[in-house]
Amino acid sequence: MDIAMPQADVEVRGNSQIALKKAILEHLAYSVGKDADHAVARDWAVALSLAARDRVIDRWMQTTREVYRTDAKRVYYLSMEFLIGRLLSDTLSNLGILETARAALDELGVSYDKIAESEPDAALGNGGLGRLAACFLDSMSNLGIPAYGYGIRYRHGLFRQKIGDGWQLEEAEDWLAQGNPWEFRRPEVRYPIGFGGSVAAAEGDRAVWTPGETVLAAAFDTPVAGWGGHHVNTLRLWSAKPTGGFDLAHFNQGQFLEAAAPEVLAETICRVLYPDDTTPEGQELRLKQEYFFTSASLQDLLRRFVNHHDDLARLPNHAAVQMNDTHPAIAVPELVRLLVDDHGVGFDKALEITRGCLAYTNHTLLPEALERWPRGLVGAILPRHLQLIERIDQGFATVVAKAQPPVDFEAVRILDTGGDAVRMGNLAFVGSHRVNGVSALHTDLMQRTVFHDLNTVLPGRIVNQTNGITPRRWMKVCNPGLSKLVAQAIGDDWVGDLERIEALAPFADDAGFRADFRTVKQENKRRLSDRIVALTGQTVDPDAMFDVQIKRLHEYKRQLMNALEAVAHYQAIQQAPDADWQPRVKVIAGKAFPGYAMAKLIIKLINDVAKVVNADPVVRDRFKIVFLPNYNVSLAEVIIPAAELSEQISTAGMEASGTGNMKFALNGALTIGTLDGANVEIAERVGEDNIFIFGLTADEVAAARAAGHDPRRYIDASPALAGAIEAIASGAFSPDDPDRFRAITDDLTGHDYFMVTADFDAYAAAQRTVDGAYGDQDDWTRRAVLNTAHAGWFSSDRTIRGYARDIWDVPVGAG
Ligand code: 26Q
Repeated sequence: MDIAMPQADVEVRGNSQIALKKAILEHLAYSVGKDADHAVARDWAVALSLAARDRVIDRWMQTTREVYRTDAKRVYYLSMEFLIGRLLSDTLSNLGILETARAALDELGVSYDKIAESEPDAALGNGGLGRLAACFLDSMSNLGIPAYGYGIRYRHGLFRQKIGDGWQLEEAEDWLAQGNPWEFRRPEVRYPIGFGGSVAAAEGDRAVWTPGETVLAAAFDTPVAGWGGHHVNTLRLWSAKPTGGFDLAHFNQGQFLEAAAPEVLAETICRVLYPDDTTPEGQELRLKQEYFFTSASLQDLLRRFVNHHDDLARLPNHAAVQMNDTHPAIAVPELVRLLVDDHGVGFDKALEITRGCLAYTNHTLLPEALERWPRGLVGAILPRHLQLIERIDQGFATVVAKAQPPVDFEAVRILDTGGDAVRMGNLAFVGSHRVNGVSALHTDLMQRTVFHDLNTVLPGRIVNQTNGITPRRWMKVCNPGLSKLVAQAIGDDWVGDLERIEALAPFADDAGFRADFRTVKQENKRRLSDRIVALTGQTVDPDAMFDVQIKRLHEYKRQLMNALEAVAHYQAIQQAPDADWQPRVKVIAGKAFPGYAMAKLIIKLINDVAKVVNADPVVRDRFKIVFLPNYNVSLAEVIIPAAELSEQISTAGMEASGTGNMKFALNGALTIGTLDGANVEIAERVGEDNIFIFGLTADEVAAARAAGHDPRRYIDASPALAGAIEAIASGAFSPDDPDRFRAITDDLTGHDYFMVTADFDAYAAAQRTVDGAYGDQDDWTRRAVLNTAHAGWFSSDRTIRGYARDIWDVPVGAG
């Protein structure tokens, strides 16, 4: 180990191995305060992260100066979630110094992989919507679009999931416990955020709102470097602080808790992601969170505009504000309020400016996920906003009354019948110049269902932008083996422009390439097998087919159908132990929302079934079921490159898009899936021979529900399904508590809203087709290569170009 300081003449922030080594040692000593002999993995990770951050800063400042100089239009992406995961490898890779850093650490006797594992996974989100926001940040930097991500700096991200006796257990997550080397605190950037109080009318449209309570929003900035490090954007996360100074008087009287109260109350706002909102207090907290980060972000972008311009009517030429779902939809009345009350703009003009800036992305058609706030709550917390919402609603009512053809008046109003609730989807729709769905099918269904009447009144507002994923994280960094192999074949232009990976298609017919592709997959499977042992103690056979379903636990995603099919498959093996079974490892991972009892029971079922199947000597290595705990971005980065079969089996019409489906296809897994969300577009692009589609279509699901779905009909006609349900109901997997899964079996036999019974036979048949196809390894690999080659369109760079062109009206760089 050579830890002598390199000579002083090495360029301070150079990218050579010697310069990096010097930078790491300098930071280790002077920022972390450790010497190499006493540093633990996390110390090295912090030192390297700071060295990487140093290499981003010059470009960051340059980018900022350039945007000011050219007065370019900026994009502001408002999101309650940013599921960014770890930053070290992505940042180094985007800067082109990942291998150099690895070598520099090698020289110091430190393993890069070990220290990278010590970085906590920033889980400021729970699923697809949050990960999409993170992929978009990367793509906006790659395409040179001046952009800010705006969100909340949660003290605790999404809970850590443990499995105890098969049940999900939740523990608080603590990603900031050991500091965050990527962020910069900006003590001078602070905005007051008010709640409650009273409103007094003033001249014209103005009003004076005197909040009953005020907190400060304080900014923390993280630079986001794009591929090549040319353009660096900012993720600005808000943290809540009390307005006053410390209450020394109370403290000195020994009233320590009273003295700390203002701080505790303020910090409650950004304490956790998704506080339980089943209580009125929880609901109030969530509304406060939404308003808190939305208001801070709008005040920030207005200040930036007003510093250099005086005509507020031109704001839409300088600011495009994207609302990631309805969570920031309070932006509609808030921007109107800031313009009218603080800047003296008339109401009508303010609404026009607001609409010119704002756009809304819808991520779900599920009625329970479309936010509705009780009017009383909005009035109590945001009295001025309720006035403005009423005024917007009334103005809109006069437009609706004139609509041709006439529409369902009540369906389109922002305040629902009786005025008891504020419908945030309708508010976002009316306050935006564009509304987008996230896959072709989802956008079509939006137009035909939830927003049918709004689309009639305001035609042309809805557009589609099919989701995408960043190839930097989801191929280049997470699958170095495949990235290298692809680069040897076609060069590496695809990293910055994924559509070029199409050039790989001819290699599907090259036997040598297929063999190499297979070797890489095998290596990734071995890496995952090691992880499975480390996490669960179970050993799996890396030669078996790796079948994977990883995503949030939700009934519509139908992890239950996967489990039922696993039970039926197990029973079939038991009945014919000597048949020629294709060995399979079924990997399932995902978190259930803490209050979602049915989803938690499904996790328990999967674990109980796994326990029985994995212990059965008759089954041996031919079938294993593994539930991996604590699914997050970092775990996905290990699982996806190793997957061979990607389970995308939602009830058609219910998965808005999916993005995991795209990550799997890019990494050479074949999909078994329904015609739902972006699966439809994946099937179009990879070709029907290279995907396993089964089940009812969205239209068929709607028709079946309208006709009255009868699950018994399907169960009676399917011995395999009936046998699986019977085994679960009789306690075959829960002998200690035979009734444990009653809620599941009763629902399947009685109601089955998610159409598991209707699709079961088609799903099971598709699985047997998969087994047959996998038997021909060489042909399977040919199809896998074609999935990788045809997945280029699913780059988030393509998605962002679409937003830039159809929604934001901003120019795009070379990329
Ligand atoms: C709503 C009200 C109250 C509390 C929480 C919520 C809430 C929170 C999170 C509602 C929805 C979400 C997250 C939704 C989500 O992640 N949707 C996914 O978005 C992806 C990106 O567009 C799609 O690919 C997925 O299909 C969609 O499920």
